[in-house]
Amino acid sequence: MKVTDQRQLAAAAAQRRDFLKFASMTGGMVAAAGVSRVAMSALPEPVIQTSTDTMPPLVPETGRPYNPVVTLNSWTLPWRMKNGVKEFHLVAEPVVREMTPGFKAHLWGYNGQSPGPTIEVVEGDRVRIFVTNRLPEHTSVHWHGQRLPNGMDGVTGLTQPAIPAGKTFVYEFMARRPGTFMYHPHADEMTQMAMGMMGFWVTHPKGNHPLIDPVDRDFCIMLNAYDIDPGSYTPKIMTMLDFNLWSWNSRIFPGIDSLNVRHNDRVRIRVGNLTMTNHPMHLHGHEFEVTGTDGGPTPKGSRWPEVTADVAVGQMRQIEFLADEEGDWAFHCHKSHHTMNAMGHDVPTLIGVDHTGLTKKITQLIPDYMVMGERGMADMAEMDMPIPENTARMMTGEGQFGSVEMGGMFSMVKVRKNQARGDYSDPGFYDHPKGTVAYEFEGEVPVASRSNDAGASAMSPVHKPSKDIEVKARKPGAASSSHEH
Ligand SMILES: [Cu+2]
Repeated sequence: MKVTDQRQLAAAAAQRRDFLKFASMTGGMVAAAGVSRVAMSALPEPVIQTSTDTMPPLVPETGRPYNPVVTLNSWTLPWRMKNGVKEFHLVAEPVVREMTPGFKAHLWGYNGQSPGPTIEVVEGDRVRIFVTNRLPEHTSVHWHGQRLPNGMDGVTGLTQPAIPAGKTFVYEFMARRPGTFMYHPHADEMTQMAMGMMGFWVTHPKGNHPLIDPVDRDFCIMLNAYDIDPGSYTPKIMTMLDFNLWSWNSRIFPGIDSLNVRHNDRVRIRVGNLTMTNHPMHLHGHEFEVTGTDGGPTPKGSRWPEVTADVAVGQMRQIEFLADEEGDWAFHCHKSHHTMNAMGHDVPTLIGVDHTGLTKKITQLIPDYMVMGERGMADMAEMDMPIPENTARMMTGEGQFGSVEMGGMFSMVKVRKNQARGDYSDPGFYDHPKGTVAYEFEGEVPVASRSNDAGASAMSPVHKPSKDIEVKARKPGAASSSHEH
C-alpha cells in the first residue's frame, strides 16, 4: 500500500538487460539527445512495469507543463520526444495481475499490467503510438473518445486490418481536445476486454481552460470486472452479466490503494467504465460535481452538487470536490453486490432460519457443511473458513475498529492536514478527535411492544424452532456452476 519511488523501480528494472535503458528514464522523460541508442532507433524501447504499487505522478520535463494524474495501483507510460512528436510504445501481452494480496489473475494487458499504463499528453500534441502485439491472436487499439483521422480509430476490419500476432502497428494523430479518454481493443472485444485489455488516456488542456480548473490531486480509476472461479486464475470470457470480481484498475478491495490527499486540496477523480453494467460511484462526507464527461468538460451552468454519480457502460466521468473534511471517507460503487468479492448469487436467504439440530444431521451426510447467513452475512467477513488456494475473500479489509466487510469496488479518500503536497503515500488510519466517534449507549433501552408481533421473529435474536425447512445443502468446493465460497 505504499507508493514506490520511481527511482527504485528504475533501479530494479535496470538490473534486467531488457530494460537497461529505463534507468535513464527516471522522472519519465527521455530527452532525444540524452539517450543516443534509443533516440536513434526507429521506435522507443518498451517500458515494462509489473509492480501493483501506485506510482507517483510522472512530472513532464519536456513539452508543455501540466499537473500529472495518479492512476491507483498503476502507472503512467513514459515517452520520448522525437522531432516534436511524443512517441509511446504499447505492448499487448499476457500478464499476471495480483488483484489483491493472495489472489493473482492471468490476464491480458499492456506493458506488464492490466490495465495498461495511463497515457498523458497535452491538447495540441502530435502523438505517435507503436503497438506491438504479443498476444496469441490479432488485436487493435481503439482510442475511445478521441477526435482523429478515421483510419486511426482502431476498429478491426472497418478502419484498419487487425494487428497480427507478433507484428507492430503505428497510430499517429493530434490530441485535439482535452479530456478523459480510454483505450481498448476493437478486435475480438468480448475476449480481450474480459481478459483486462484497457487503459486510460488523459489529454491535459493547453494553458488555462475556461471549463477546466486546476486541481491539486488528479486520480484515475478504470472500472472493470472479471469472472474467475475461486481457486482458478483465468477469467471466464463467456460471462455476460454474472461477474464475481468487481474491480478498479484490475484490483479489488482491500487491494485498492486509498486516495490520499491534503486537507483543502481540490481533488479530481476520473472514472471510466469498461464493465457490462453501470456503477453508481458514491463518496462519503463531501459533495462533488461532475465537471467532465466523455464529450469533454461540462458547461458550468450544468453542474450541481451530488454524492453519487452513475457511470454507465463505456462512459467516462470526472468528479471534483474540495477535500475540506478530515478523515477516512469511503468511496465505492453503491451496488452492494459490487463491494463483495467472489461469491455465488444462488445462496438462499437464511436470515431468521434456525439451524439448531439441523447442522448436526447434515454434517453426517456432508462433513464440512457450514451454515451461511443465519444472522446475515457479516459473520462471513470474520469467519476463518477454508477457501481454495488463490481465492479472494468475499468481504474483508481491516479498519481500525475491525473488519470493514467490503470487497470489490471500494476504497477510501484519506484527507489529512499534514499530508504534504505531492505526497501520495498512505497516512494510515484517521486519528479521530476525542468524542467524535459513534459509541455504545449504556443506559436502559425500552422495548417496543411490536417486538412481540407476528413477523418480528425474523429480526429477533431469539431462536424459534422452524418447521418444514427445505434444506438445499451446498458443499463448498463441490463441482457446481456457481462460484460461492
Ligand atoms: Cu458497481
